[in-house]
Amino acid sequence: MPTNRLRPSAFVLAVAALVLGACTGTSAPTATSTTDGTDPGIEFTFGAPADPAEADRTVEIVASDDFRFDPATLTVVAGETITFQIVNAGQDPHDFTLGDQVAQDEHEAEVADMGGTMMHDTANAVSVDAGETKELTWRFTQAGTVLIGCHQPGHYAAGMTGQITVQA
Ligand SMILES: [Cu+2]
Repeated sequence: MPTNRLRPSAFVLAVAALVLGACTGTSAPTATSTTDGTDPGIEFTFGAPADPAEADRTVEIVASDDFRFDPATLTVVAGETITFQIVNAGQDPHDFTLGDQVAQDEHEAEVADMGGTMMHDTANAVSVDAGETKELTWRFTQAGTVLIGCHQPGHYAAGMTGQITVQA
């Protein structure tokens, strides 16, 4: 019967709508975000997203399929604004998430919850496809240690991390 055949596809559409809705709801709390993509509603203890025009310097970071960032360590001075140029030199997607240990753990858990789907770019994270280069500008405000991590499924656990030392 033709009418019965409509039911499964309607169900699939409903599920797809739920999945899309969940994706938008959990990882894009930026309905009121500004035109430059930053969200004034989210505060970070380790600094803030900044205007690329205000960057003191640009640092290139190469992400590769052997689960490494190069360089994996970096030293900046508190008050410095850095534009990170993330180059994906591999065949797999990688991402660059800036954050303290709590932020890294949260991001890792979020990806697991979403079944490993691609993250949306946020104020402190960008996803970079194979062969692509993306930029993220950040102003470091406090001395301490800030971590970088890739949260594509399995990458963080495989050691795709790095460390930024922020000097006073
Ligand atoms: Cu990766």
